[in-house]
Amino acid sequence: MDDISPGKDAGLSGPAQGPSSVNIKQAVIERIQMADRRGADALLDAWGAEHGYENMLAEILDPVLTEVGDEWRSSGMLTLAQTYVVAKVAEDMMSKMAGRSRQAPGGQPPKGPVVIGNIEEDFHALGRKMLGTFLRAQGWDVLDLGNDVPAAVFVDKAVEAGARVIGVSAMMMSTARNIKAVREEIDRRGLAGRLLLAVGGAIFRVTPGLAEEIGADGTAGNALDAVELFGRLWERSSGMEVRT
Ligand code: B12
Repeated sequence: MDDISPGKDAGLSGPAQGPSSVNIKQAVIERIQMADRRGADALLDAWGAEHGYENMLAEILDPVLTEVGDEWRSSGMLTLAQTYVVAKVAEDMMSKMAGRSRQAPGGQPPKGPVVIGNIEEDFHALGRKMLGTFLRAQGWDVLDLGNDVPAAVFVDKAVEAGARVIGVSAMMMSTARNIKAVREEIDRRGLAGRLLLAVGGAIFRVTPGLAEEIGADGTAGNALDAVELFGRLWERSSGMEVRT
């Protein structure tokens, strides 16, 4: 794990020490292991205030979530309290960023709209919320449909809004396969090439070829790359009329 500014303590004495002087990721992970939500929040908040909240999400929180998640997958050692704290810390940071990111950088008009959500039967909200936060921070107008979204609803909402990209999140193999229904719905309505399908979530990172298997137009392994992907897919799409 990277040191943010090597040579000082591991950060467990708290943010008063100065967030740039600690191995911040390790310190946050330790707070999560102690189920110390406020402590983890304080560290992230202090680092974000100094280095920028977008940087905090990309460089600290996202890798921490991935590491904690991978640890759980490999060892199953995360307790319910720790899992709860991970989710709450991520939500705390994302709500801090909400409202900061309503406008495109540099006063540009908003890009999009795009539609995102977790596929039917999937309730792993964190990755999707992070995706929404990153997209908004880069000036995208994001319609977030939430968890457990049926395929037809994704397409209905995209057509209503005039979106050219749908981003579908799934964390499990079973739910990733449910995304095939979104592909079929897009094709059945003759929208292929106009409404493009992006997919993501940890299961896609660990299963090469899965995105192609379910018929996605693209995938990305983290929210930062996802923002670029949405830009590419938007350009590739020939667009849709907004339904009145
Ligand atoms: C936290 C968590 C939960 C929390 C979710 C809380 C919440 N509010 O989100 C709770 C406790 C509810 C939960 C429940 C369950 N979980 Co769970 N969970 C996890 C865990 C530990 C972390 C997931 C996470 O949030 N990661 C952090 C986020 C930020 O990462 P991410 O989602 O990958 O998102 C990033 C990228 O992938 C990308 N991205 C995300 N979406 C999209 C979309 C697009 C379009 C793009 C381009 C990119 C993109 O950007 C994000 C930010 O960088 C994982 C372990 C793991 N290693 O993944 C297990 C895991 C996913 N869960 C698992 C299981 C089995 C379950 C349960 C069935 C457990 C149970 N028996 O009840 C239930 C199922 C609930 C359901 N139906 O959805 C398994 C899945 C196994 C599999 N491969 O199928 C895992 C892998 C753990 C394990 N034991 O192996 N879980």
